[in-house]
Amino acid sequence: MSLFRSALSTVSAISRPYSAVASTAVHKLPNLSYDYAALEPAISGQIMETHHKKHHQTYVTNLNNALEQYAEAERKNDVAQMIRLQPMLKFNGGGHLNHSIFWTNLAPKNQGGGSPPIGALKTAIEKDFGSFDNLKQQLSAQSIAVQGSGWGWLGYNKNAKRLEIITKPNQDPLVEAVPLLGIDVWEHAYYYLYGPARAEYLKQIWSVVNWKNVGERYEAAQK
Ligand code: MN3
Repeated sequence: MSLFRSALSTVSAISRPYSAVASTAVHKLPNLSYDYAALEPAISGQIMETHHKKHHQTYVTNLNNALEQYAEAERKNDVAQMIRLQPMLKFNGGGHLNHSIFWTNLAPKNQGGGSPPIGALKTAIEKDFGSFDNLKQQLSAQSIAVQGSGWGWLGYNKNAKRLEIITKPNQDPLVEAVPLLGIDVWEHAYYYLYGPARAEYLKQIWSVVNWKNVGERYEAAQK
């Protein structure tokens, strides 16, 4: 494998003499663990397929391009170029990170989608939000209120040791807290099915939230 890799890097280095391919990890579109249509009727198969194959793939492609250019700028010690590339890294790197979490935060009903939180996560939700219903109501309301494109998040604040709801614009990744559950409120996530009714999307999405995955992320965040 390493021989194969270094042979590939050599070929790339020859064909693109200024790129630092060998030192740049290549990001890939993750597979989904369910079919595109499996989240219906909450999210249509058409939305899922376009969202995953087109939108997420574009973030991955552009992230890899940005990282390659960044490695080249770093190699040349071109600080201005490194700074110039940062918005591209933030947007596409954020898009890749956010969607990679989002797909795992969802599950069809027959794989546990919509089953309420249990264990340590359930306890933490009740401590920090009063009840599971309150959490859903607050996360919905704040996600609906995001102006333009962005995300609503349930995150774990490691310093305060508590769950928090945080919204982010565009594809800015959640970095102030450990991301547990992200809700994509870009129009591409719901418009084909719900039109401009973001609130209806936020009502229906709870039937396919994978709280088991959110709970695993919560437990990992304790370490
Ligand atoms: Mn999206």
